[in-house]
Amino acid sequence: MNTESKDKSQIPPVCLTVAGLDPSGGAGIIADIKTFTAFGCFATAAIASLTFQNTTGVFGAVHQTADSIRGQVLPVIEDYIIAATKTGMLPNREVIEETGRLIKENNLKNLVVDPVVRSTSGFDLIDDAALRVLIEQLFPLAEVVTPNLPEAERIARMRIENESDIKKAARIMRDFGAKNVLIKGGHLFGGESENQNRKAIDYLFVGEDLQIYETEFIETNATHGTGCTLAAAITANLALSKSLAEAVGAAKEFVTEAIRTAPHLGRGHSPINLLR
Ligand code: PXL
Repeated sequence: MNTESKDKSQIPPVCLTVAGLDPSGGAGIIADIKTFTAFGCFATAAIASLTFQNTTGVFGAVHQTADSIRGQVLPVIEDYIIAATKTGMLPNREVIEETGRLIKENNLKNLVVDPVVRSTSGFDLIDDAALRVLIEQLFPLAEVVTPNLPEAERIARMRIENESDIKKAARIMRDFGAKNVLIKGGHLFGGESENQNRKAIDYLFVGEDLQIYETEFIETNATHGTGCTLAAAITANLALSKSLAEAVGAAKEFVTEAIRTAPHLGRGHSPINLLR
């Protein structure tokens, strides 16, 4: 049980996600809504792309337009006070630019930008030109950006093979305007031999300072939606007025537990368990 939200008369902080809809419930908006809710926040969501997928792959998508993004987001932010916002899969230039405009015009704070590039199953969710627009328009507005290693490599346009590369990539992202950067290193140390004590290591650059988060590496294919969930959990904790370092710690703990207790649904990469 989530003891923090026991008092049901309290007004919860409102979180907003602008992201893709994964109808199989593992990633994207559904993962965000479950995660916001698990932390006692009130979830609101705008669909940036309606994807067709299940645990085995992504089969297509219908992307939204600038008008659709504005149409979904504006009534919500005019009516509620938004405590924190997350962006996930933003598929093209017009959706990215409109999302950026809405964030700027309405001075939305505590923005977590998850620069989603590929699905767990290897499907490209954004093209290179759009990724450059996302970097230009959204990085400077973000409290933190949360790339995994393949995303960090594509954003910084470099190979990342060790900790020194991670620091270089983070510096490049800060030069692109990101105030703080969380690089999720799970992919770097995940490929080593079985008898080594594998760790899932994440690197948080807060300004010039580096904070390292280490948890055990859980060998599993139940990883669908881990990136979305981590970013959403950071968003929820920022909405709850935690510091960024605390928010990342709480988010990492939540994701590790969600992987450990995953329901193993479907024939591919199972969703994780987002109940607390
Ligand atoms: O995990 C990246 C991601 C984000 N958003 C949506 C997705 C995926 C991966 O499949 O479908 C909508």
